[in-house]
Amino acid sequence: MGVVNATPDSFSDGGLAATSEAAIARGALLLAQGADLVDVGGESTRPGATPVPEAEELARVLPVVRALKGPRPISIDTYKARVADEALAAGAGIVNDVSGGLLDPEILAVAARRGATIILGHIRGTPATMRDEARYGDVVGEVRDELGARIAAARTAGVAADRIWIDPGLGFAKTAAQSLLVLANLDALRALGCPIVVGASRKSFLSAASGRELSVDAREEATAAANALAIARGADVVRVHDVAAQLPAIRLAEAARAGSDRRT
Ligand code: PMM
Repeated sequence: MGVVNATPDSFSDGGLAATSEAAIARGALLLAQGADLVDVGGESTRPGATPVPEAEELARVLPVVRALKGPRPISIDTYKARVADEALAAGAGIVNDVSGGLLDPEILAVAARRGATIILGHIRGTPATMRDEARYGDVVGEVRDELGARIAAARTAGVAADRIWIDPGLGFAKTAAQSLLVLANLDALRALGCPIVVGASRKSFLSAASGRELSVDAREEATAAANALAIARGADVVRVHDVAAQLPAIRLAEAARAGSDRRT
């Protein structure tokens, strides 16, 4: 899954049209590089990021979804029901909700009504407050159980079982050590019976094991290691910013997992 951020990086970049154009170009590039799907988002969910009004988020993502619509699926990265609804109407096929339907529960009914696949991410609190929510006795077990509850909520809202993917939410209401522990024990989520999505790309937890802040290049390399670990432990989809850089490690890990599956 290639990440397409339709978020202006600065006020001096020429405004929304330039942002859309750049996002469309980025998405086309990631697809050309071999992404199986692209994930379009119009609001940053980084810790402490400011929420974007719904109308602004729609103005950012809809032109990008329309332009990238094609044979490969588009996911809409939003926790807002209305943004999900309009993006699905514009051609997206998957809802990627980092809150797993917690922040705007109506999003589950939207996915159900439109027959879309939904990715249920694990979080506690909101992107603004989640740093204070990283308190667990057994992080792996609690993430598994809380995702199980989100799956049950999605099923109750009418989402078909085979339309639900799950994501442990690395960096969402988790310290670096907790994110690493979840990654190392990803196979615990297989008991939930859904395809697993993992987003490790460029996240700050990648620096923690080195004991120092990694450069952008070093983070890309650490991302490759994290993706390989994730795939070995059962991830079906990895969310990445740089498809060309990540694909060799992804292909290697997939081939190794296919080999290990054959022996069992
Ligand atoms: N992480 C971010 C945004 N969306 N979606 C899924 N499914 N999983 C993630 O881990 C995830 C996500 C935040 O990362 P970014 O701001 O670097 O895109």
